[in-house]
Amino acid sequence: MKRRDFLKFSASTALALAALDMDKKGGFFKAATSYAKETGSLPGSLGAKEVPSVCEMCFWRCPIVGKVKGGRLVKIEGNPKSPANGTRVCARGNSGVQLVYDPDRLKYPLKRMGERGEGKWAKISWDEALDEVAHNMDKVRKKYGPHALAYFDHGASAEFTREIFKALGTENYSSEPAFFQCVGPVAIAYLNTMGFVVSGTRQYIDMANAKAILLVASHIGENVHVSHVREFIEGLSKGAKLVVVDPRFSAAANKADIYLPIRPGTDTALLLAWINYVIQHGLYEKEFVERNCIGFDKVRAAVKDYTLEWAAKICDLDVKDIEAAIKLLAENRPHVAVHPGRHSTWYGTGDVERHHALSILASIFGAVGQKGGIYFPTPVKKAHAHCAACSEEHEIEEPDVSLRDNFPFVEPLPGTPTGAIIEATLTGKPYPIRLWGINGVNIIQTIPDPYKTMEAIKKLDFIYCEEMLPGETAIWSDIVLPSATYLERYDALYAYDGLTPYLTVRQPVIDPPFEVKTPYWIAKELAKRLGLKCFTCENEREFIEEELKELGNSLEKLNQKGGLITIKPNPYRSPDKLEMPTESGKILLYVEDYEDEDLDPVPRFVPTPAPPKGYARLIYGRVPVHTFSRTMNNLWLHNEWPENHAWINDQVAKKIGIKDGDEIVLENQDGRRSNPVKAKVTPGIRPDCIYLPHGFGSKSKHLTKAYGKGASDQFLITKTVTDPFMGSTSKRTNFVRILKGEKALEIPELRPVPKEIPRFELKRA
Ligand SMILES: Nc1nc2c(c(=O)[nH]1)N[C@H]1C(S)=C(S)[C@@H](COP(=O)(O)OP(=O)(O)OC[C@H]3O[C@@H](n4cnc5c(=O)[nH]c(N)nc54)[C@H](O)[C@@H]3O)O[C@H]1N2
Ligand SMILES: Nc1nc2c(c(=O)[nH]1)N[C@H]1C(S)=C(S)[C@@H](COP(=O)(O)OP(=O)(O)OC[C@H]3O[C@@H](n4cnc5c(=O)[nH]c(N)nc54)[C@H](O)[C@@H]3O)O[C@H]1N2
Ligand code: SF4
Ligand SMILES: [Mo]
Repeated sequence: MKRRDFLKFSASTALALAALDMDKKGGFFKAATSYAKETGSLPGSLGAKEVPSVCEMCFWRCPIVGKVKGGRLVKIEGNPKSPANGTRVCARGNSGVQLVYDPDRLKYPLKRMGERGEGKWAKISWDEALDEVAHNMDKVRKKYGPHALAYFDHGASAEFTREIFKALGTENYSSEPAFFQCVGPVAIAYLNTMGFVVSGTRQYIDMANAKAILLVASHIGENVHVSHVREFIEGLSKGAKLVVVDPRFSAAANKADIYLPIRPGTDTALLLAWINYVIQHGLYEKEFVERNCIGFDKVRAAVKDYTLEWAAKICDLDVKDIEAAIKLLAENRPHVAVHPGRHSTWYGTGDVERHHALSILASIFGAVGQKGGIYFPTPVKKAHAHCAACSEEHEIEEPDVSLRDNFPFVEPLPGTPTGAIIEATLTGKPYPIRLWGINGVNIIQTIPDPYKTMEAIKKLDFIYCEEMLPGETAIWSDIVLPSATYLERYDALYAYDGLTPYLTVRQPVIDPPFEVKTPYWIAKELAKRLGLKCFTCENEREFIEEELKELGNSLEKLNQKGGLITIKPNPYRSPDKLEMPTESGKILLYVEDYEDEDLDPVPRFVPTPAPPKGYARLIYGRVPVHTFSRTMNNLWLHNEWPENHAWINDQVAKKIGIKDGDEIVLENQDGRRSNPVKAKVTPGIRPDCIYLPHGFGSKSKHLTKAYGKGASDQFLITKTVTDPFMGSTSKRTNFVRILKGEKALEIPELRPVPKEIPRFELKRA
C-alpha cells in the first residue's frame, strides 16, 4: 500500500477498521475511550436532547443515541448502555446525520412522467399516490390472481407493507436480496446440519474467546459490523492465531499468521482435504463426535481421496502452507472459530456445499457450544402487537406450480428467489407477474444481471417503491412513496441474541421532514384502501407501547434505563449434552435429506469454470465506509471514499502496461462495459482476479454526489448460476478484461489452470 493510500485508509473514521491497524494488544479501544473522556465527547457533552435508538446504516443494527439541538440532529453515538458497541459506531453509523439532511432526498410522492428509467417525475399528493398504488394492486390481483404481485424487500422499513402483500395472497411476498443475494447458502447449510441459522442476520461465532480463527473470505475490517469487528480484535489481542483464505490480501489477511491466496472457487477442495487430513491424523475430538454427531463414518469415507497434495494443485497453494494452517487450527481445538461466513452467493454450484464443509470442520474440532467456537443464541423475550400485523387471518393459497417448487431447501424460510421472480416476469411462466412493490432494496444494483431486471420491469403493468433516495429503484418506478429514514420512525422491538444480548427499540430521533411518511403510516393507508382490516393502532408508538406492556414495561420506563435492557448471555453448553435444535438433538454431518433430493449428502468438490484466455475473474467486496449503494450519496462518506478502484495484480499490470491510477474500463464476457475506473496496481491480489468494491457507479443523475462515480460491479454481472438448494443467484461467475482507450488488453495467464478445472467458453469472437 502506498503512503498516500494508507493515510486515506487510516484517516477514515471507521473506528473498527482503524482498530485493525493497531497492534494485537487492543491498544486502540483503550486509546479511543480515553480520548473520548479527555475531549468530553461522551454522550451528554453537547447539552443536546438525547434519544436512544437503533442504527440501520447497515443491518448490524447497533444501539445508538441521537443528539438533537434546536430541532436538528447534530450527532450520533453508540448507546453507552449497549454491551455490544458501547459509545462506538462506525463511520457509516456516524454519518446517518447526512442521510437525514441529504439535499437529494425524496421529499414528496412522485409520479413518473417520462419512460421508466428516465427519472422524470411530477409531484403528486399522498392521496393520489396511495390511491394509484392500491388501485393497481387490486386490479392486477383481480385480473391475474394474487401471485401476479411480487414484493422485493430488505430491512425493517419493509415489514409492514410485506404484511399487505401476504394478506393479498401472493407467495412472492419476501423476495429478499439479503437472502437470495447474500446469506441463503450459508443459512441453509447450517440449518440442515446444526438445526439453526448460525449465520444469517447474526454470526454466532465466538471469535473473542477463540484460540484460533479461520476466515474463508469473510473480509472483516472491510466488512464492518462494529461488535463483530470488536470480537475479532479481542480474540487477536488475546493471542488467537489467524488463518485467512482469500485470493485478495484483505484487511484481515494483513493480520493473519497464515494467509492462503486461494484460486477463487476452489475453497471446498481445500476444506475437504483438511477434513480428510484431520480425520486421518486423528486431530479431531473423538468423544465429542461420538456423542454429538451423526454420519461421521460416511464423511470419513466420502473425503478419503481428497489429499493435501491434490488440494494444493486445485487451489494453487503451497502444500506446506495448507498443512501448517490445518495443524495450527487443529492444535487449538475445540476453541477454534471456524467462521461460517455471511455473504455466500458466490458460484451457484457448490455454495451450500462450501458452508456444509465449514460446518463439518467446526463439528469435528468439537468447536460447537464451546468457548471460541460456534455458540448458541440466547433467547430474548419479545412481544408482537396484533396491530403491527395484517396477514394473520389470511391464508396463502399455493399456486399449481410454485416458483419455490424447484428449490427443495428453501423451506422453512419464507420468500421466493429473486431470480425466479424476474424470470417469471419476463416469460409469464409458470404464471404471470405484473406488479412489483419495492421497499428498502435497490433492485438494479443488487440483483445480478441488471439488464435483465430492467427488461423485466418494462414488462410490468405497474411498479412502485417506498424509498428515501432517488436512486435506480426510484427512477424505474411508476410511483415513488417518500419514506422516513430509520432516524425518523419507530420499528418493532429489537432483540439481539448474540454474545451480549439485549432488548431495545428504534424510536424517532427527529420528525420526518417535508411530506415524508413512516412505513407504518403508509401500510395503514394502503390497507385501508384495499379493504384490509389491519394496522388498527393509531400509530407506531401505540403498538410499541402494546409490545412493551406485554413484557411488563413501557417506553418511559425503558428510556429511563437508557433505552435498552441487557440480558444474561447463555452461549455455551456441556459437550456431553449439546442438545442441538435438530430432530435427533445431534449435528448432522451427513444430510440424508439432501440425498433424497439428489443433492450431495456430504459435500463434493465441483469446480466452477476458470476464466477464458485473456480474462480474469471479477470478484467484489466492501469498503469500510460504505454500505452497498445506499450510502454513496452521503456527503461525509462520499468525501471519505468517493469512488472505487479496480484492483489488478502488479505483475499482470506490468505485462499489459497498466500503471497505478491509470483510468481503465472493464469489459465482461458478454461485452458489457463499466464506467471508467482507476486501476489500483497491487501485489495484494492474484493474477487471475480483478476486484471491485461494490455499490459504486450509480446510474441515477438525481444522486448528485454518487452519479457516475466509480464502476459498478453489478453492471458487469450478466452470467449467473442458480443454486439448486434454495434458488440463490451466483455473482462471481463473470470474467473481465481491460480496455485502455479502445484497446482491449488481454490478461496473461500467470497461474496455469489444472485440467480438472474446466474453462469458461467464450461465446463471441
Ligand atoms: N462496510 C461494510 N460492511 C459490511 C457491508 C457493507 O455494505 N459495508 N455489508 C454487510 C453484509 S450484508 C454482508 S453480507 C457482509 C459481506 O462480507 P463478507 O461476508 O465478508 O463477504 P465475503 O464475500 O465472504 O468476502 C469478500 C471477500 O471474498 C474474497 N473472495 C472472492 N472470491 C473468493 C473465493 O472464491 N474464495 C475465497 N476464499 N475468497 C473469495 C474477496 O477477495 C473479498 O476479500 O458485509 C457486511 N458488512
Ligand atoms: N453485485 C453485487 N450485488 C450484491 C452484493 C455485492 O457485493 N455485489 N451484495 C449482496 C448483499 S450481501 C446484500 S445484503 C444485498 C443488499 O442489497 P440492498 O439492500 O438492496 O442494498 P442497497 O444497494 O443499499 O439498496 C438499498 C436501497 O434501499 C433504500 N433504503 C435504505 N434504507 C431504507 C429505509 O429505511 N426505507 C426505505 N424505504 N428504503 C431504504 C436505499 O436508498 C437503497 O436504494 O446486495 C447483494 N447484492
Ligand atoms: S456497524 Fe456501523 S452502520 Fe452498521 S449498524 Fe453498526 S454503527 Fe450502524
Ligand atoms: Mo449481505
